[in-house]
Amino acid sequence: MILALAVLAGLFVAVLPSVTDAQLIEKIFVTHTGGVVKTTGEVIDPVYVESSMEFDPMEYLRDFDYGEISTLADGTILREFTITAEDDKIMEVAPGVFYNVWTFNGTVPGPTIRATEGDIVRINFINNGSKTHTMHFHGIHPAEMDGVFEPVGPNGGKFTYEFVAGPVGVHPYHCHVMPLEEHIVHGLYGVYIVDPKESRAPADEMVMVLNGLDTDFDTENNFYAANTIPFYYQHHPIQINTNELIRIYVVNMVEFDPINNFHLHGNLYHYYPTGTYSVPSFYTDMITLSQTERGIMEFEYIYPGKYLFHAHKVEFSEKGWTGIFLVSDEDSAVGS
Ligand SMILES: [Cu+2]
Repeated sequence: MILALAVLAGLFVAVLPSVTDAQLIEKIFVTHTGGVVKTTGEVIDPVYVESSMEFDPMEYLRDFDYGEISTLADGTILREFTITAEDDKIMEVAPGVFYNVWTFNGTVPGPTIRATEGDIVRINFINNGSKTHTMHFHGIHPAEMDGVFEPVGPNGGKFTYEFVAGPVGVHPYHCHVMPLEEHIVHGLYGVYIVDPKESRAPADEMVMVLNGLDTDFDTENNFYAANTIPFYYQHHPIQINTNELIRIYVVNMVEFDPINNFHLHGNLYHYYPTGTYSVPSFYTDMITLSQTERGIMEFEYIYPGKYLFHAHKVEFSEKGWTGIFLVSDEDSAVGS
């Protein structure tokens, strides 16, 4: 009897599809334009098709682009970046929902550009899109480097932006071509960090761009996220350690909605608006941000476990802007 039960249990386990198997089952969709696309139906690990783009929110989270570094005759550090804009990529943003993303260097958000105050930042910008685009950096720079009155034409147009990195803080960059909402909401934005000369305290650093996706073009967002893919960090929790300083560069790029916010569970954080001052303005578990408002959050967890972070604008969190920190005890993390 026991043997029979064991055999039955074995059979039962054998026929149950694992999560991995489920993710490997491809489904075929025909789009309204007649295109044939494949999806696993699991947006957090989509199957990409030709002309689609690949984006890994976990890789993006801690990926900083410091540029090609050289030293000028006077000792100044020059950081050179090549940024290419495109507007023909397709991305699966929710199961079966394919969206035309406009990208800087092939992703939404674009690369996180990072320099130290006083460095020279040189951006070799190439517009391989079908529309006019620019790069407009927040921060301090000459008028002709503002990316507003210097349109860069499609199909290979070029422009070189050059300016001294400053002020210290976290700033957005984005295309500044009209209609601006359209160029931003399709994805032409990213983060620009200016580090102080005397560097910040060592930390586990990450970037979170709060964004929205208007997939039916009615000037309202259908999905919300931290780093583009709805619910990504809920399905793939961000692993951190107790008693380790966590620093998040957070930037709100949500269009159409006047506010967004960031609530952290089981903890409070020091918040530096725009990251421009070295003394935090708030110690809180909740900040509210308007378009392009941004700042730096710093915190440590004392207790291990699973903690949510999300928009306390519940509509946003229920449409994707939610995630989890999986906090491990620092002792158990050693050597792992
Ligand atoms: Cu544009």
